[in-house]
Amino acid sequence: LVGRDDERMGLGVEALKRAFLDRLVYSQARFPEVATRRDCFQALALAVRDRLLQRWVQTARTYRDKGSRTVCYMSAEFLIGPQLGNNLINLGIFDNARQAMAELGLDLDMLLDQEEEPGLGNGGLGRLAACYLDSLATLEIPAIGYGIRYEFGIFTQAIRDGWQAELTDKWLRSGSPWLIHRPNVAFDIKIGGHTEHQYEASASRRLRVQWVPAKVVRGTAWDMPVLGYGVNTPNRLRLWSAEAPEEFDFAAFNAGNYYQAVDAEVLSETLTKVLYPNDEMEAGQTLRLEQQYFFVACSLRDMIRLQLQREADLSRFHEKFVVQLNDTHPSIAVAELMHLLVDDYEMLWDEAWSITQRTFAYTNHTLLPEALEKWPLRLFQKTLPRHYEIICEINERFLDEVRIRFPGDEAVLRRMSLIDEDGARYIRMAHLAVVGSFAVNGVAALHSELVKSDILKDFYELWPEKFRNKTNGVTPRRFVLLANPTMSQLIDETIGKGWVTDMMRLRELEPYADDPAFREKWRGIKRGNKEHLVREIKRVAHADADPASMFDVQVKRIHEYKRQHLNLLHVISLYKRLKDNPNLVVAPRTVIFGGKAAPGYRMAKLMIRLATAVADIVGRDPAMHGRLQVVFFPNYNVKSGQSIFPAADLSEQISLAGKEASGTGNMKFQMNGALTIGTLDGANVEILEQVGEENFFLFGMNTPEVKELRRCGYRPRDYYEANPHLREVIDLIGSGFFTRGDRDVFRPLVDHLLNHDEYMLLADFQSYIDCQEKVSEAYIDYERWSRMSILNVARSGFFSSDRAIKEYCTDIWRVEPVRIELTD
Ligand code: 26V
Repeated sequence: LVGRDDERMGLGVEALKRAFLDRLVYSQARFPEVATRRDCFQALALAVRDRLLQRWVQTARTYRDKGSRTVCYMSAEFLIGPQLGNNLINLGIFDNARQAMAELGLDLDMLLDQEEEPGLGNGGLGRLAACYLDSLATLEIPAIGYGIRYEFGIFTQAIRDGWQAELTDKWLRSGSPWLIHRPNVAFDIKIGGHTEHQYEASASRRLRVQWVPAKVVRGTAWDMPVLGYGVNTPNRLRLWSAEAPEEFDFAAFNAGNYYQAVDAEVLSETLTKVLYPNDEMEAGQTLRLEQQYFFVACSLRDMIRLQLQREADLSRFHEKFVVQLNDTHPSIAVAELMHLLVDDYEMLWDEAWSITQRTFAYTNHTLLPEALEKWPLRLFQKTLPRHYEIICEINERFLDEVRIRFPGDEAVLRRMSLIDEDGARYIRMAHLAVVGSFAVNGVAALHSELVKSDILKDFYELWPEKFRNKTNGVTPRRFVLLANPTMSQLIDETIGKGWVTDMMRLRELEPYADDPAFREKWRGIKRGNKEHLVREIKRVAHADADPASMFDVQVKRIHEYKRQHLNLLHVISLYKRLKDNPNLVVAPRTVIFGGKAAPGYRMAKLMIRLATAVADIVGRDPAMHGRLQVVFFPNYNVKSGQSIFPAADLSEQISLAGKEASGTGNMKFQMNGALTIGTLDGANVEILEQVGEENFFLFGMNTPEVKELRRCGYRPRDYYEANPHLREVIDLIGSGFFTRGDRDVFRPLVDHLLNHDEYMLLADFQSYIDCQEKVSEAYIDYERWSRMSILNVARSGFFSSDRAIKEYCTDIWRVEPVRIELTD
């Protein structure tokens, strides 16, 4: 490797300028006078990438030499967000890059703004995977992220006439400077067809199974370096892309059928074309199953290839690799590893099963029964005929174990079987994941308890030692340092540097909560962040927001269980009270919503329509000026999140208790000094525990109360009839007031609330309204609010993804850091 100061490696201002100009000419073929913003972004990104690649080569060499045990984080989603800013931060050259660009007459913020967001995920689960890659690299843990290179990520959301419209996300339009294609790392993956069983002619007479596929798809690797903060470890995010295998088009071409050949290519490529934008199970989508199998099959073959480079056989596979299954989406890996070991590497079933069970660990991310993945048996069998047989075999052996443990209990066998046989038959992917793994975890303390007591109760009784909790965390590099530089600088000045990799040190801020001068600075920073968001709101939502008002924010996927419509009931209640009593003393508020609805989820789309309708009416009412405003921020994503979290005063975490597995936005808000109004759900419980109840706005039923109310027969209409104010609010929605007299628009929503209200908004309504009243009082006392805000940040250290990853490392993965030294 060449010397430190050359344009490939130097980190100083001059070296960065030279590197940028070099890349502009030799990669973009542009000279500065004619370069577009996009050219300049590409040039800077490539200059930064050079610095990553040098470290990467060194890392790969070290891991190979040491034969390090490696974590493989398998996930159908990695919602990584824009990379340039984060890489500059983690390389420690953000300020140098700003100066270098300034000296060339360019504004770094403008360049950062050019980057397309790689939206390779739906929401929490995909973003968590990205935070974990950041922490794994920062903690110098040998790790590979395995996933899918979707050509179209999560759709771009536009608001048209108040409704959500979906636009395709062409994030690869002009290529990504971060993805490196490895056409040589390629695997041919079989799909469909049938199996053939034959006994070997040899003395052993072993049964051999041949899988004769209906089609073959080739997967090639695209690698993205993921650099840790302040270290020389870039780990690898390896994303698989589908193409037609060479032989396939050859056959057709020789037969003179050029078009058929091209057709096969197009069909193969559709496999990784688009991310499914649903965050719920919709049975019967063959392509989705094919996607899952495809990336898992490529990844396991890749791991086996690496293992066979190091050792003669696969008997110690589980010692060199541990695979974390990010939800059930990759859980077909359990059957695939068995297929590879038994069919391709001719291992005996028992040894193969022992290796498999010692390789996998499974994370559950949902409490909603309808989101648990299950595949119609026929569809599964058609797509993966060999895996169907393997799953049946796993199931037979597993049920034998259950019979020994629970003799004579037919009901327990039915409940635990990998195959759901009540009515239409399904394969239960969560059961496959649990049976095939040595560890199973939930993502917050409450959730992990509910996994044991509800969702996977029988499995917990069979194997209590498998179950654990790993409360989620988020990376402070992206969500504090990068997103909130002014607050970060104040923290640096106050307690010194180093907190960003040792977030418990934020506790040292506690005494400053009582320092009026510090509080004043704190407010100045929040004000600056709010002014920045105000400009964004103007740009994307064409609305004027008042930075002096309380920014009351709910950003997350739109879902009934998350109860954005409960937030809207409060907005309407406040509107009504302000109309009835113009002298009411309340904090002025700007209520900001952001989030995407699954394209086929009608009620979620209607909730967006309600938010935009209320925003419209409130916005047109002069009496609301300076008192209440509602904004729907379109296309909430990682990038806009980075402007939203630092500007928030109030974080809305109002799901029905027992429904939100963890939440991670709640943590990002807390780290940026927002106070939480929330229920005892997911990680809110632990946020409350960390900050103390005097610094948290708690409302609503807890999980046992929810269960009890449901058991007794919940009747939402009783609440409506007993509470005149609630009635007023709901009637206003039903009256057509927000839709120019059209009473039909929100009828499904109102009817649903009055007659079903699955997520019990009406039961929690009054408690929420009363709690918002306390929020308002606290906000008006701005010294008190600042104090609470500072304490929230000071006590947010627990929610760093570094803490979470350290727990995974010691308790599940049993992996150690490997230091990477840079040699000149
Ligand atoms: C589910 C499904 C179901 C099958 C079809 C495709 C698909 C795609 C995504 C999902 C995601 C549901 C799971 C999820 O995102 N859970 C969230 O995970 C976060 C990280 O652990 C957690 O903070 C949230 O509470 C939880 O809702």
